Amino acid sequence: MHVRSAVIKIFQENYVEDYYVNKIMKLCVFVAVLVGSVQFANADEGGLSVTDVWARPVILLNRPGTAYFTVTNKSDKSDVLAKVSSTLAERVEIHLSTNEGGVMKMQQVGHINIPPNGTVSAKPGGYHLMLFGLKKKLAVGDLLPLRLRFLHAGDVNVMAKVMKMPMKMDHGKMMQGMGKH
Ligand SMILES: [Cu+2]
Repeated sequence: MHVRSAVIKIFQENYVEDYYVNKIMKLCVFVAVLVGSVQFANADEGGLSVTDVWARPVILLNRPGTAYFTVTNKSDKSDVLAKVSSTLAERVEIHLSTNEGGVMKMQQVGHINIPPNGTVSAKPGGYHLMLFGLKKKLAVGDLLPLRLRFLHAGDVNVMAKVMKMPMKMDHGKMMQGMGKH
């Protein structure tokens, strides 16, 4: 991705975030992305593991951050991700983006169900975390601490690595639409 297009993308994302804050539920343009396999921050608690934790850069402090992760449940019991917090944010919300007739909508959800022997991924276009009241900007390469509270497994502490898309970017698709979440 060209540097210039990266800058344009960031500003468009920030504009979208403003819209969200004002409207509570927003519409956003979505570009399909292929999530590559990424392995960095990992945590394993009682049959539950949290992997592929990453967050988007935040260049302006009054903008919310966005983070993604994968939860793998290797136990026979279902679990529930009930709350997420970060020492670097005033509050963290769990959001879900859905595609309704080609239009992306985003809403806050109270929790995420983790089925037994199942995997749930928070990734662009679906579940994601939004961090409000960030205490510092997030630059590529930074680490963002996250605490995921599960009803059964308890607290799982992970570090999200700040990066742009941790996947191969499709330049053609990037030019057609600017998306996040
Ligand atoms: Cu969101």
